[in-house]
Amino acid sequence: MMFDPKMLQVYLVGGTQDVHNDVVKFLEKVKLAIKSGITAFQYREKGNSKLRPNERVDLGLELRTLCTRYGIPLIVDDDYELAQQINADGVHVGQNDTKIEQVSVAVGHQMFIGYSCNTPEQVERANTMDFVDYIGCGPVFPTQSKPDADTAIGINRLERLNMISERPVVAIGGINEENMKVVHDTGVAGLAVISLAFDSKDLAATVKKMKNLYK
Ligand code: TZP
Ligand code: MG
Repeated sequence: MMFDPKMLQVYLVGGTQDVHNDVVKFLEKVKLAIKSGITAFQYREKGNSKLRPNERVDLGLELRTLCTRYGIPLIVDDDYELAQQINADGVHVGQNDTKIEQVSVAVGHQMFIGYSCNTPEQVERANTMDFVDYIGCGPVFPTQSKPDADTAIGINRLERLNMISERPVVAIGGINEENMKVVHDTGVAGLAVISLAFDSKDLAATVKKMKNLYK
């Protein structure tokens, strides 16, 4: 699948650790989110994940089928070998993950590449990398979903990073129903969420609220 910045608008991120390690519940929620209109899904098995490598491949292949059926891109966090095994559309790399140059060489032009940046220097560097398709900026607000997250950057810094970036920006970290509009109004291409969706009592309604921002 070709990269399109519109894919970033309602970007769901998650793995089984975000649903109390319950694989069945995780798949149910991802499926409901996809049916409700998310524009991209990132499979991110991290932190407290209990899944072994072969289980990640099995679950990843189910996610592959789901994303293909509904026409949205499947992106894998960090693990480009898993991304290759499940034929993902993209791979997302953090500053502390596998070196992005190495990921780029490994995946070639087969997949699109996202890169996490939260300082002007990191964004300037990403601007020089032709193989970076979009950048992820955050955490915008404090988050419970990433124990090793950097300090929150806040709205003003997000706006500044988005201005500097020559690639579309997806904002992530602590985005909720109260602050999603102010995040959107910075001009970013999209919003990425974990807990807002996975902890929602009405996932379909939550996804619709996010979609409405980009109407
Ligand atoms: N990267 C920066 S913040 C974050 C990641 C993966 C976690 C976002 O989770 P939440 O629950 O939407 O704050
Ligand atoms: Mg990462």
